[in-house]
Parts: sequence; C-alpha cells; structure tokens
Amino acid sequence: MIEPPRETMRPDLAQLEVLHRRLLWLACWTIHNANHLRPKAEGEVKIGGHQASSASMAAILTALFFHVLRPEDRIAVKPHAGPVFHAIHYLMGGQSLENLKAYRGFGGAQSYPSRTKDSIDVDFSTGSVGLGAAFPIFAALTQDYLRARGWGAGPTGRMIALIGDAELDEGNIYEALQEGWKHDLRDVWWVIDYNRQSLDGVVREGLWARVEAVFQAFGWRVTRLKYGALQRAAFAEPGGGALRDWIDACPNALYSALAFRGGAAWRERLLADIGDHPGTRALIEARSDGEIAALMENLGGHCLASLCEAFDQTTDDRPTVFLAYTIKGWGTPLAGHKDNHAGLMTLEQMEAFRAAMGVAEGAEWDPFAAVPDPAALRAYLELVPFFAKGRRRHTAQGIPTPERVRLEDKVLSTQAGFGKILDEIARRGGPLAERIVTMSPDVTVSTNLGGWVNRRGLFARDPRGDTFREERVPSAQKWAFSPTGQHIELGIAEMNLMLMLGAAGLAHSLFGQRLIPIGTVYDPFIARGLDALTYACYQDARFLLVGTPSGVTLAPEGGAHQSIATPLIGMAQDGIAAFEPAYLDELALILAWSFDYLQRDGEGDPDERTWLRDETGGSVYLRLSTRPLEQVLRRPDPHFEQGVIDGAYWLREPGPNAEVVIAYQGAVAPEAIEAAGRIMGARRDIGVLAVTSADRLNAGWTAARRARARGLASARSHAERLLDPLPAHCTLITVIDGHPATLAWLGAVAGHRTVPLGVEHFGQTGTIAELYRHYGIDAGAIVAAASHIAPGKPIRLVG
Ligand SMILES: Cc1ncc(C[n+]2csc(CCOP(=O)(O)OP(=O)(O)O)c2C)c(N)n1
Ligand SMILES: [Mg+2]
Repeated sequence: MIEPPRETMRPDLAQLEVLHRRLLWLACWTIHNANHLRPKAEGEVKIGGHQASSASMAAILTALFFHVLRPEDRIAVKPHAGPVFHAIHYLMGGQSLENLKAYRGFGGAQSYPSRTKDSIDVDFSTGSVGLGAAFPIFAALTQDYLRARGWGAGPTGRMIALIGDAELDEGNIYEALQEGWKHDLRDVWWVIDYNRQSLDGVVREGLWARVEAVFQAFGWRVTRLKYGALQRAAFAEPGGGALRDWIDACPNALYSALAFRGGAAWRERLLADIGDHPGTRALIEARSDGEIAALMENLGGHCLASLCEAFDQTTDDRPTVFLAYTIKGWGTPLAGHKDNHAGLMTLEQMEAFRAAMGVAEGAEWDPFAAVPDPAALRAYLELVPFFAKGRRRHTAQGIPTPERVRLEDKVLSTQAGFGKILDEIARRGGPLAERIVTMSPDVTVSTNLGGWVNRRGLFARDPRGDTFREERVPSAQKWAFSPTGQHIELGIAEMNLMLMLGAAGLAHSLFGQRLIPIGTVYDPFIARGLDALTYACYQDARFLLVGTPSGVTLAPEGGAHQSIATPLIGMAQDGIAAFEPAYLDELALILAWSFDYLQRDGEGDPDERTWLRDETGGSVYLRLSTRPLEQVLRRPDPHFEQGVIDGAYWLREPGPNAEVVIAYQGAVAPEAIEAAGRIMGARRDIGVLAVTSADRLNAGWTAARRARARGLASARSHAERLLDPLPAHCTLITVIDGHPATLAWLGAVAGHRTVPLGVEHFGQTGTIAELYRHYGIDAGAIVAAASHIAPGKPIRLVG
C-alpha cells in the first residue's frame, strides 16, 4: 500500500514562539509551585522536578506537538520533560489545573509521563531511561506486523522517542537498534536532546561523532541540528566563519559554563579568543550582551524554525535520529550550570523569571498569560492536527477463546505440554490462533515453540525461504519467513523480548487491533530483561511470558541456567499473574483462562471468592519445567478447575486432625506426593496442597486482609478458606524448586508452624535426584522435616 505523502503546513512560527514561552513558563511554575508554594507535609523537604531538563526540551516539544505530529503518531517523552508535557495538555484543555497544582502529589500529574497513572493521553510511559527510547522501535515493528496483515485502517503513524543524551549510555538502546535493523525498521524517529549534560555533570567531549557513527551503522538517517537560524545568519556575516569555528571547537563544559554566566561572559571570551579575526570583532560588538547570549544559545534544538524545517523535510519512512543541540536549563537562570539537573529556581530567581516571561503576578496559572493575541492563539490551538481527533487511545474487539486443549499424554513435562498445546491451537486455527503472535530471543526451538512455528511461520516484511529445506537438508524445523508469519524471531537480548511483548501487548490500545503476544525465555534470563518487563507491566501491556526451563530441575545445565528467584519475581511484579503448574491438565486450564484474562479491561470489584481483581485483567507469567511427570488421572471436578486458577487445590484433602500438610508448587509434585505416602502411616490426616500460583494466593490473601481492616469482616481469600480449617497443631511443610520464601508465608495465613523447603544457593550440575537431595527438596527432606517438627511415631526416612 502506497500512502499519500504526509501533508505539511508551513509552521506558524509566531504562534509557536508564543507557545514555547508558555510551555517553558508553565513547566517551571508547576515545579516551583510543588516545591515552594504548596503546603508541605511534616518532614517533607523537597518535592523535586526538573526545571533545567524541561527547559532543554521545551522548543522540541513545541515544534512536535503544535506543528509536526499527527493523531496517528505515538510518542515517548523524555521522563524529566514531564512538566512540559503536562503543560501542553493543560493548554489544550486535557490536563486540569488541579492536577498541575498537585504535580508529584497524591493523585496529581505524575513526575514522569505515565499511561496508567496520568489522566491525560500518554502514548508511552517513561521513567527508566533508555526504555522510553527503545519502546517506539518495538511499537513500529508491531505496526508493521499489523499492516502486513491488513489489520487496522488509517494512516501509518511515526513512532517517536524524545530522549536525553545520557540515555545513550544505556545498553538496551544499542540492542534495540540492532534488533530494529534486522527487521527493516521504519517509521521511527528519535530526537536526542543533546545538551551534553547528564545528572552528575557534562558528557564526554565528541560524543556526537560516536552517536552519529552508531546510528549510521544501523542504517538510520542522522540529522544534526546544531545551529539555530540566528547563528546561521551570523555565520554569513563577515567574520562569521571564525565564530562558527569557535563554536565547533568549544568544549562542552565551557559552552555550558558561559551559557550560565551570560552575555558579558560570552563577549569577554569571544573577544579574547577570536576578537582579532577580521570582521568577528565587529560582529560581536554590533550586539548587546543580551543579543550575544541569545545568539550563542540559539542552538538547533532551541530554534523553532530549524526544528520545524528538519522535521517537515523528513517525509519518508527511514528511521531518523535528530541530534538536537541544546543547553540544559535554556531560558532560565539554571542554564548550563553543571549541577542543574535537580536544581530549582530560588524564590528570587522565579520572581525575576516571571517578570522576564511577562507573566503578571496572580496570573501564573492563566494558560494565556502574556499571550499577545489570545484569540488568535485559541484559533491556532483549535486546529493543531495532533489533538484534532480527540483522545487517541483505541479499544479492540475481544478475541473469543475456544475450548481448552486437553492432552492425553501419560508422562510429559509442562514445557513440552505448552509446546503441544500451542501446536494444537495452530492446527485448529480460528480467531485465537490468528491473533497469537509468538516471540523468543533465540530460544524458540529449545522452549518448544517449534511446532507452532512450523505451522504458522516466521514474520518478516519480505518473504525469505528456508534454504536448508530447499537444499533438502533434513531438519524438524521449517524456518521460512513471510509477511503473514506469526513468530517474531528476536536476537538473544532478553530486554528486547520484554519490549516487544510490551509493544505487541499494547496493540489494542495503540493501534486498535488485539494481539495475543506469547514470549518464551529461559527462566533465569528473565532477570536480563527485568526492567523492561516491569516497564511493560507498568504500561498495562498484555502478554503471556513463558519462563522455561526453570530451577535446579534443569539438572545437567548447572548453576548458570538454573533459576532460583523467579517465583519471587513473579509474586512481586505488579500487573502479571504468575503460575507454576505441575501437571498438563493444570497447564491447559491456566492457558485457556489466560487468553481471556489478557483481554479483560474491567473496573469490577474484587471477586468475593478470591479477593482478586480479575475483572481488570493483566499479563500472565508461566514458570515451566523440562521434567517429565507422570500425569494424575482426574475425574471432572469443578473445585479442582477453580482451584488451579485461584492458585491452589487439595491434591489430597487433609482430615479433621491433620498433623502435617505438604504444600508444593511446580515440578517437585512427585516428591511431595511420595513424602505424603511415607508420612501417612505415622501422622494423621495428612493433606497435600497443590499450589499453582503462590502469586495469586498471596495477592488474594493480602487483599482480603486489607478489606477486613477496612471493616468488611466477611472478606475471605482462597488461601484462608483452604488453611483456616486446619487444626492449630498442624505443621505446614512447603516445597518448591525455587526460593523457599515463595511459599513460606502460607504459615501466616492461619497461624501454622511452617517449614519452608526450597533452593537458596546457586545450583550446579548433577542429576535431578542428586540436586533435590543436595538442596533438601526431595521426599527424604520433606519426611525429615515432618518427623522433626511434628512429633509422633517415627517415620520411614528412606524411600
Ligand atoms: C535506568 C535509570 N537510571 C538512572 C536514572 C536516574 N536519572 C534520571 S535522569 C538522569 C540523567 C539524564 O541525563 P540526560 O538523559 O542527558 O537528560 P537531561 O536531563 O540532560 O535532559 C539519570 C541518571 C533513571 N531515571 N533511569
Ligand atoms: Mg543531557
């Protein structure tokens, strides 16, 4: 599909200048108000906010939001330019005065733009530097994926990141650039606020040359915005060449320091350095101190004419980075100071700034203060294209989730079962199969996605055949790429997997098309992408993450590949429900439930049975294993089915006088069952609790306690319903191939003595039996715990 060229209008520079001043003022004032004027709570010292970082980017945001952007574009705003972003929405009527006054306060405008916490139209949250930069790359890949299928009408958007120059120190940036290149990235812009200052100081000299080389290496167009229009005009004057050479040779720190000191200091320095060049002295002397300062601070990133021109000229879809030279704190008394990152204008400075901005006392919050022609500005704002269609968030139709897949295998691991279920979904076809998109960081085959990929193919914009197949080299894997392929093969960088899951998991909201993204990763390497996972969850992206294989159960692979802490990550990570099934029927139930849960978007009250807020939906994390387990034969049982989803069910219901209950999660099920069999003769009424989700059990328990504390005495969680009936003398033995703290809290639910077994030290190579014994999670360890803690008849310690 060839799209018509994007329409560009001539920028109305006069209105943009006015808007730039408005944004600069409102952003600084919002921060000032929060820190200096709002009544402080006891012990509250500083609220914070970034006046200098905001000022640095105010012109860039002005040009983009009020001239360049179109409703279909999506943008990540540099986190510490958040106040400018709020000011934009305030001017457009979307952000309330109340929220601005409550900036960084409870329920107020957020410190960093947030999709989920802010009330305004935030496309991509930002905060953890580097991630907001990379995310639009994956949003562009998602857009391409949808376009290749003809899903979603309307013009193609540009996915834009506004980033600080120090963000380029984050390694994930380069991982994302490389991954983008592999997928023929298009429709992405990065605008770098090249103020050459980070948090602590000034960045290394000559960074721009490295930056440009890196982007060019990945096929990006580099547009350098170094000089503003004033500077370019001065360079054309007699002696202007020397001025330009001086600027080019000036070290970053000196430029910043002179910007802080102002016009007289610029004059003194320029005259000393280049005053004897023909024409240059006259060029300098023809200008007042204020004019010299304005000239020297007229870098490309502050010049609306230069910005609009550069953006408007970029009409093709090639990824483009704009290296926009700026001064941190531009236009404020903080400009250029090396310590300005967290710096705030003093009361006196703000007073002078207010006067300089022409804002009358008492009119500080007036959106149109100091606007020469408010009616003309109002008329301009009404036509700003980006806001013309109102809120830009979409919704998507739900994908019906079919009957769950039932596997008949007698012995199988959850990882293999997962592969078989996906394979079967692919074979059956239908709406769900069409909307699933899988992805994996170079572990597609080893996480059992092979069957799915063989049926559904790999995604690429341009078809590429499977050469090995064409050359008749035997392989179980078909590895052909096409625009309708449904697997996105990623390089090893797990960070990119999480970002891709995040972007595809927002397709419904960003592009109005529902995708069901499924990503597989070796469980220990979740840690590699953890910040991006948190970031995806914080944005409320919806996806299924499969961590497999996991734990020391991956015996011969050794400590570098065996995960220990991931069950705790699953519990602690907001926005994602973590499950660790042991059996195939559990897995099938959880998957079927997940496909629906991922799509939910309700507001509903918590479920009275579990106290989980399931109506709101979320993402799902499955921790799976390569250990083949003999399957349990079960008759249809709604309690079992519900329990699997709620987080636990009685594999063996305890009797009224239970002395011991064994609660296990995941692949150690056979150990728990064997131990129960051995203990049974010597202890009464023993129970075995199969925990499928410590996360959901724990979340429900916490929510129910909170509800009771608020006076709802009847609130009871699933964990409480399970454990309350146990007699007080009953001992809980919990066991997991993972950190023991995952289940240890169960003892607190109804006040039972608890022995938490699990793995707390790095794994190592060995057989499963050897490692389970070594780490104390085998049947013997469970039996030993029972015989020590729950006194009574001696129990057979050896199986
Ligand atoms: C991952 C991460 N590490 C550290 C921080 C703390 N931090 C916030 S801004 C910043 C410096 C940013 O400098 P730059 O990107 O150049 O932005 P500027 O303020 O100069 O525009 C740091 C270290 C963060 N937000 N995220
Ligand atoms: Mg910077």
